[in-house]
Amino acid sequence: MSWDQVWIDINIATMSPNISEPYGTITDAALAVKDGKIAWVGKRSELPEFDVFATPIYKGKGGWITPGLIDAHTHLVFAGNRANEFELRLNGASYEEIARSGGGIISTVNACREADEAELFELGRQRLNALAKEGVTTVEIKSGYGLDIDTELKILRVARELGKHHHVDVKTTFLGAHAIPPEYKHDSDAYVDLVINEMLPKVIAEDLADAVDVFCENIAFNLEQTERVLAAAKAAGLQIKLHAEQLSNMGGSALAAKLGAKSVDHIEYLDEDGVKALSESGTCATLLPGAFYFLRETQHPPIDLLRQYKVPMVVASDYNPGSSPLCSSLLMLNMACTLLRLTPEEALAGMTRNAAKALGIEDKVGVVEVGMVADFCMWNISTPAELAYTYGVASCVDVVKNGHLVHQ
Ligand code: DI6
Ligand code: FE
Repeated sequence: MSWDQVWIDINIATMSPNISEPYGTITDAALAVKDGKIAWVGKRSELPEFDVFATPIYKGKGGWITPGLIDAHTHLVFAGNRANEFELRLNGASYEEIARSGGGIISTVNACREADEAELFELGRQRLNALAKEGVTTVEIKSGYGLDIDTELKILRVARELGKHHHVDVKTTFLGAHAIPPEYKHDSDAYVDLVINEMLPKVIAEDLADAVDVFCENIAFNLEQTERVLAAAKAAGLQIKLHAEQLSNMGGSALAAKLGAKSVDHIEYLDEDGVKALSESGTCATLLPGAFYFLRETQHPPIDLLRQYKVPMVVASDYNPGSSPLCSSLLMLNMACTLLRLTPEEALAGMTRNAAKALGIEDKVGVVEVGMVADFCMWNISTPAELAYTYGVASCVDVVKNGHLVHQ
């Protein structure tokens, strides 16, 4: 056998559904990489003979390998922050006072409109580094803090550039319909027209987005507006997904499922009919425990129903300055368990196998199996449950991306 690298003294949480052990576990394992792909995986005792003098051999000291983590929902390209607003609120200011003092989503929009691409790129790079250090190898980044043509395109260009200059793969999502900009306060339909007729064609012409998303909510876009945007995106051949059922049950998830969405995200207020719709269309349910925590939500997403109808559950950070200023994927594994009551295995599947499905890349990444891209992490842990159980002690010791050792 001729391989580019071989890993031994490891256990593997493959997350493969084809292995019936919890986490798709192979203990006392070995793994071989060739041409950026996983070429062999199995019991160490069954590892075929190979040229031990010509092949780099990495020893995992009995630690665990998992698929590279995938954060399938972030807004990590933005300028400014909302710490002042956080502080004002904790000092007793009302929502209205904060809005009047320039707070809320529009303050981030203003900061993004003012920032140039280099500034946004540097901010994005630092955040991507933070995620990468924790074992993230693929991330989705949304626009949505521009709300005008130039700024939406600027954010997406920066996201694309980050993907070119960082080892982490970046999938981009056009979220022009994130909020109604002040200029269209009294005519949201006209803003939706702008999104569909002016922004979307430019996004497509520059190949800036892999998917299109909408915030379907009574404080944002209604069902009819959501359908118009998603249908236009779908007709253009882009993937679709939706911020749905975060603050109320609008029926957005069922609509998105009907249109073939890859995922619906947040879904605290999703009901059984909505869950059934997801199950029928194969749409993933993305849970965002960071936003649930930071907004101090009390309405829990319908985890038991999602289990019952076998809807793939995804866990993501939703990293953004307003509702989830928590730039950590590992913290989300913990919160998915403590706050939303996922099992550690479900949480890890939500950041590997199911996250890949939500991004439409499940044929390439998300599990450790022969033929998949060699994106994986080496962890200094004694059981995979530790990834969700504890937080703050750096335990990601190595990251392999496309077969290359990139870290630490
Ligand atoms: N849902 C959220 O929680 C964030 N966006 C969304 O669609 C909030 C965004 C912000 O406040 O900046
Ligand atoms: Fe979000």
